Amino acid sequence: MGTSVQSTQPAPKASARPVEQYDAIIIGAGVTGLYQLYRIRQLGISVRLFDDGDGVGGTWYWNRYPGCRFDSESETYGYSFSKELLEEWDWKEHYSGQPENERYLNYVADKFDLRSDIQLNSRLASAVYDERANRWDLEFEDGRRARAQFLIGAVGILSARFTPPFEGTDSFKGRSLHTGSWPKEPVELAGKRVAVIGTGPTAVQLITEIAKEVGHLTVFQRTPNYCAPLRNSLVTPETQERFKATYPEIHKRIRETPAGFAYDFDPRKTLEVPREERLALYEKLWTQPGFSKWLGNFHDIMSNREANEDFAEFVRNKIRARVKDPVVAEKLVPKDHPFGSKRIPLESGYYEQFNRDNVLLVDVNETPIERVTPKGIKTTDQEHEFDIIVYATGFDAVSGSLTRIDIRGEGGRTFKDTWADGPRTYLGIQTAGFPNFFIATNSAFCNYPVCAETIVEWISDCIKYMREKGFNRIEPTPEAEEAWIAHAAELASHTFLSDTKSWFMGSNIPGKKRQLLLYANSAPKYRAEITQVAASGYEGFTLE
Ligand code: N01
Repeated sequence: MGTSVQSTQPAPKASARPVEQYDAIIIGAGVTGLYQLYRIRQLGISVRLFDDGDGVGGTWYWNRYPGCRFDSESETYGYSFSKELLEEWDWKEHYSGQPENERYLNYVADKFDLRSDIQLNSRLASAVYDERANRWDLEFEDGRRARAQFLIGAVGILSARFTPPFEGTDSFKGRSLHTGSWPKEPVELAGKRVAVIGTGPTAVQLITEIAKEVGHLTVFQRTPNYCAPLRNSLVTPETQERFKATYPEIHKRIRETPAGFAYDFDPRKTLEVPREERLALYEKLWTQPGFSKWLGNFHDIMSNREANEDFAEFVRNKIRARVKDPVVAEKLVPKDHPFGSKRIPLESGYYEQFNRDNVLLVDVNETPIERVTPKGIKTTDQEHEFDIIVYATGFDAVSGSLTRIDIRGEGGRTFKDTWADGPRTYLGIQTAGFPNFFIATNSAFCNYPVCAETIVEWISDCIKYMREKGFNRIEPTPEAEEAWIAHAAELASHTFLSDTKSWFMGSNIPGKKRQLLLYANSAPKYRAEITQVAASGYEGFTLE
């Protein structure tokens, strides 16, 4: 994730500060933005990257809550573009934790001397396109002003934090925290009465880590998830050497798999495999680390309801076996959505936390939250008192990080209005009416950062092409954009993600239009599509 954009404030009035001039401006110093800066600099043009954090790292800067770590294999997560970097960096754990991930991105920033072109502590207030000059005028909340021909939004898909609009939120006298902006200074949890609202992948990591430390923990759950064991371990020196010797193969493989992970689905149809053999595969997958239980499973669990239900019931029974109190266990068992229709949280002892005396599970479907009070949280049956309330309530995903910025394109049209009915793009990269504004997000379901590299390279190649051919301005034709939206909707209609409430569908945000926010094609197919467009001389775009 790049910069965190919480503000819907109007742009500050033009200040007397001088306007900094660049060829390109990048917003966001996360995995994507850092590499984008590296690539744009190679074009020999002037570029500046702005981020509102006081450090680089994006997601890995902001999400420093206890327990935060990769759910993808560390060796698949690092950048692939630099052989030297791959040689130099040692991953300590198979699923690396936030502190190490943040160190990695700082190491990258230092190694490639990126900091000299990065401006931290700069929250973008507005970006307005000047049609006559073909330039983007940016104002930051501190009054700083900058202007550039190209604007690249590397703000991530999960960076606009969401806090539910409970009544009384501000009245709470204790400490309120959101996992997506966890403080840098250690948070004193020992002996405290803590509430965690939410049971998504973030909450699952957090709860597991803090339950043993806090005095009492109350977990407010709306929808239970299918959590599967992560099975993390240390990387041995021998394995480290193997990673380094085989990076080309590792990267080739993750570029060929549908979602950028090092797993292949089993090509057999679930229900055509005899029951005993099926269960044996499930058990085997269960003992393996990472997403193997999902992405190494029978391929049709993601398309055939009956097949999905077969594995879902296997997972439910795994949960029941780990939670001592059968009533609590049943509350933790998901029954309302198919396995894999939401991101599967990977855990390291999550369910066992509910066997502890100091942990209480509150199902908000039975006793809804009525309001936040000065002392804590009032549900329909009682007031729970807390010292700390943690909102592990996710993000206004994909669109929120852009629509919360005051971005104005041709004729003063606002990005917020243009995307009011959901993301409107061609290839996920540009929106008609916003020339030279690139959205550096890999919009397919695809693991970062190897998939982010694709989009970064596409954008820098496009700018290079424009400069070589003497073009100054690029934007998609409305027709190409319309056709892309229809194509994406058609692909989305073949998934069963739409039946589930999740950030994938925007349905975690009150009032947000329900639609698949990501592009439901495999990462290799998406890569082929955008590569083909570039090879054709940017078909579907107007270049001037
Ligand atoms: O957010 P979420 P997240 N009342 O939206 C609940 C990535 N990630 O931060 O499910 C009560 O999944 C909400 O309930 P429900 C990963 O891509 C990666 O956990 O909507 N509860 C849910 O339980 C992931 O998918 C890692 O019914 C409310 C929770 O808040 C994405 O980030 C680790 C509520 C939000 O869950 C987002 O995960 C962590 C309300 N009014 C995250 N509103 C890795 O391991 C919301 N909730 C790399």
